[in-house]
Amino acid sequence: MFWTTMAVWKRQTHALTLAGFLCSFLQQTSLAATQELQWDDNGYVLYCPCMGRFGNQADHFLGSLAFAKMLNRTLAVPPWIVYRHHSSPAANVHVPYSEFFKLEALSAYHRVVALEVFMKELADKHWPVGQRKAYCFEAAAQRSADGRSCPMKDGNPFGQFWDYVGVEFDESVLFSGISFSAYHQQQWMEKFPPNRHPVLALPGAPAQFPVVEEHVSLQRYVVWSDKMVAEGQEHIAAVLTRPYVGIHLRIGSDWQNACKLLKSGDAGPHFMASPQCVGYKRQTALPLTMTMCLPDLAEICRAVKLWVERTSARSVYIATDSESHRSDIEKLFKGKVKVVSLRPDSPQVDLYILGQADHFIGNCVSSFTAFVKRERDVHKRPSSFFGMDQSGHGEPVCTSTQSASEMLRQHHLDEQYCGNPELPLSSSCSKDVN
Ligand SMILES: Nc1nc2c(ncn2[C@@H]2O[C@H](COP(=O)(O)OP(=O)(O)O)[C@@H](O)[C@H]2O)c(=O)[nH]1
Ligand SMILES: *[C@@H]1O[C@H](CO)[C@@H](O)[C@H](O)[C@H]1NC(C)=O
Ligand SMILES: [Mg+2]
Repeated sequence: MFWTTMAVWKRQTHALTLAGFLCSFLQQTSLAATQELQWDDNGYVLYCPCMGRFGNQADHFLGSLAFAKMLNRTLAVPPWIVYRHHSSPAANVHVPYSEFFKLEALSAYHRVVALEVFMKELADKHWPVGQRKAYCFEAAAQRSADGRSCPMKDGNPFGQFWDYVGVEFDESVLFSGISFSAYHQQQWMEKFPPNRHPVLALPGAPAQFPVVEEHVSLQRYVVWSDKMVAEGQEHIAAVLTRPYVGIHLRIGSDWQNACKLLKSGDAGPHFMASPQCVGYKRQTALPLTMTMCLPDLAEICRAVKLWVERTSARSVYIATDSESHRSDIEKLFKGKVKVVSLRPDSPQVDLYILGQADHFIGNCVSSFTAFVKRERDVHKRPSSFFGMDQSGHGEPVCTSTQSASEMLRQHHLDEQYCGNPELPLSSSCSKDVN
């Protein structure tokens, strides 16, 4: 997609009027002036956002951005990996960062370059073929065939990612006893000075999941692209009336499996993205309940009713990973509140619309919700979580109209993996990869 942007842009300029042409001419010359990329002597960080889907990748992105800044290296911003599990053979799509967000906005925090641009304009000369080192934990390399190679391209999505980037690795550099946190800054600097290790290419994000508390506010530098704003605003204008309440239903079969771990007591209050609502400190964390992880229809209706009333909402927007419960929710308000679910092809459209809502109700355990919550916090917009606010309990507000067999069928249609389509349910859904 990245490679074709300029071509499309050029074609479009042909259709412009003279004034428009002059304007774009000036734009083009200023583009040319800023396009001469300088090599950063302080080096680069490259990584594959190889764990989980968008929400996980976004959490990892914030930590990676902070890591690059900590080492004063330019971050080569990777594309988003989109899994198309319905296509076979499963070919992932790599969406350049700038399709969804403004790359320039990141520069207010730290130096960045799109990974695609790094490869096109800098790699041939400064990171030549034959000298491309991979960096990874010793423990990761021990699992490789020779026990000493970083598993950069083993399996999905790893192989496809570096193929998209156009990289083969020539050598592995192993490390251990070091973490990505600020505590080890000095060790990183001493171990890998940029003159001897200009490009730190890593098999995964140099960050934790979920994002650590101190990096949550980096969300302010993740700014929607003009294209996404236009698309999102168009949908809002077309189908919603303000004030509107946006809700995120994370209730599909992969999620039901993940939440089962709560029931069985295998997970404490810190489970996936839950620090966002129970608190980041383990000692003081609030309990995490099953309803917070997997709200049932009664809880969904209770919370929606409460917030529609509190905000005098005139419409409700439902983003969902499976069913929407649209008609059940609509019945709650006897036709006085418009209830909408777009089910867009791109989850980012849902994220945008939820971000713009007058009130947002999310799923505490979901990193998809976490993206929305962080963005709303940046703009001081209110949010709450299913299973958490106290009022409105006790009244039976609605019951399901869906039959059990229908629900079962729907769940079978849901995606059967948690981020990595090649991992079996047991190994991928039970860890922090949802
Ligand atoms: N369009 C859309 N997709 C969703 C929604 N909820 C979940 N998904 C899909 O399921 C994925 C869930 O993975 P992730 O983003 O890592 O969030 P998490 O698993 O909830 O922590 C998302 O990236 C979407 O692809 C939703 O409300 N709308
Ligand atoms: C960080 O890197 C930039 C760009 O290479 C450089 O100009 C700056 O002096 C560096 N800062 C420190 C503290 O080393
Ligand atoms: Mg996930």
